Amino acid sequence: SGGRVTWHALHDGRCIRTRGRERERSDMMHAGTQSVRAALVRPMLRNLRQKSTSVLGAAPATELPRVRAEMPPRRTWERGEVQALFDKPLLDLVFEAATVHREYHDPRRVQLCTLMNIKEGGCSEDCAYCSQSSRYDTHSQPSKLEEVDAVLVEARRAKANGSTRFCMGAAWREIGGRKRGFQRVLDMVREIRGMGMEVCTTLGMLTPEQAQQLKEAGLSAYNHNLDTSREYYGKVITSRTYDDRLQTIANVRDAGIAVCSGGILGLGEDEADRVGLIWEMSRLPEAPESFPVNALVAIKGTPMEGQEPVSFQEMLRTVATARVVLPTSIVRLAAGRHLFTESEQAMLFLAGANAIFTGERMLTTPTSSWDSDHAMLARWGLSGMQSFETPRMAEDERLRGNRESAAQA
Ligand code: SAM
Ligand code: DTB
Ligand code: SF4
Repeated sequence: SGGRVTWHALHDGRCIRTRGRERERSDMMHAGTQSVRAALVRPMLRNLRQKSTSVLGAAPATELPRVRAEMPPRRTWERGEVQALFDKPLLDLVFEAATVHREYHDPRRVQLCTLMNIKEGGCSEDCAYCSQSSRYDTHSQPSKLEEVDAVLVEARRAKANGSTRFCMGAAWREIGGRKRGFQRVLDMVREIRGMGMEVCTTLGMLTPEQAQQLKEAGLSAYNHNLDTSREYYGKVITSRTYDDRLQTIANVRDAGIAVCSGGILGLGEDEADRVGLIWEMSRLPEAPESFPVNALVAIKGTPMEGQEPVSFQEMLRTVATARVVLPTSIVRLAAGRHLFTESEQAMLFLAGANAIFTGERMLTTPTSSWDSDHAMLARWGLSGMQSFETPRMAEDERLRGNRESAAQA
């Protein structure tokens, strides 16, 4: 092994042997993880080895580490087991999460996603954290739905700056009867997918038909958060139920769109609620493709304006627990990332976070800029993912290509 250190770690009864950057695993099947069809993983491995430096700062293909080639059957988690994991001594938990992360993901890649608020404010929901609810007097100014061309300008800018996913948010309770507005969103989705980017929207509640239309337009992922545990949820939102949210998530999944669903820390919830959120995610029929973790950005004028900021250790514990319980999901650092130092963010990446929102802003709150994020990632030996690099997205792109060729024939 060229003089490099060889070490053995026992993780859930599996022996992992590491030689420098190359690892071999004796046991490829164990009962601590969720399933992704092997067919989804092989294209990813091919992608990782074939692609080189076409994205800003991407690492040379020869140095990419190995990730798991076969996925074991999905495991179910008791809530108490998730709690026990969450309660581990923090660095033991981080070590376990980092180990799982290296097994399922390329630990040097972080997905860069840029958000755009395509319709700000005036929302009829009462989410107690949100600047865009019409119930609270906040800094946010209601706007009309953006024009397609203006959105494309921003998507091109995001792509030129190395973002591979573009996410559009509208402050709507639901799409409901907004026929013309929805058609415009479908045009945005079509155009942005046509630019070779992964495209995500978050537009409130969706019907199965609307989900299907978004899928046909080329939507890669839909963001709809559970936000917190079922028990704490009613303290934060009363205008739509937990089950309403689960129904929209089911509609998205049934349409074949990747589900992006996560939550917020710092709403006054306790640790059992953070565990409850992760446990709910583990109980979905499929693990979410992506699990965003937001840290509350306390907005003046909302009922949450006086909340204490969530501690870094709680954020780290939540990210690490999510990584172990949802091993195949992307764990996304979302709102409030700017509240943590660079070294803290690096520790979150070590514990399994592998996506960030970057650019000029979130929806109404700050995020860090492309330049500062590229510089940060480079300092820690990380680089941006390519579009359609993950198994889920690679498969989606392949199927879309097949559909388009069939339509042309
Ligand atoms: N209207 C859509 C919905 O709620 O389904 C759109 C997007 S909403 C802004 C997306 C998520 O952002 C929320 O579910 C919440 O988790 C997060 N979020 C909103 N305001 C936040 C804040 N002030 N601090 C942290 N996260 C926030
Ligand atoms: C998610 O969970 N966080 C993002 C994304 N999904 C759409 C949105 C965060 C918004 C933060 C509050 C704001 O900027 O107004
Ligand atoms: Fe409306 Fe979404 Fe804000 Fe809730 S989080 S008030 S649904 S924009």
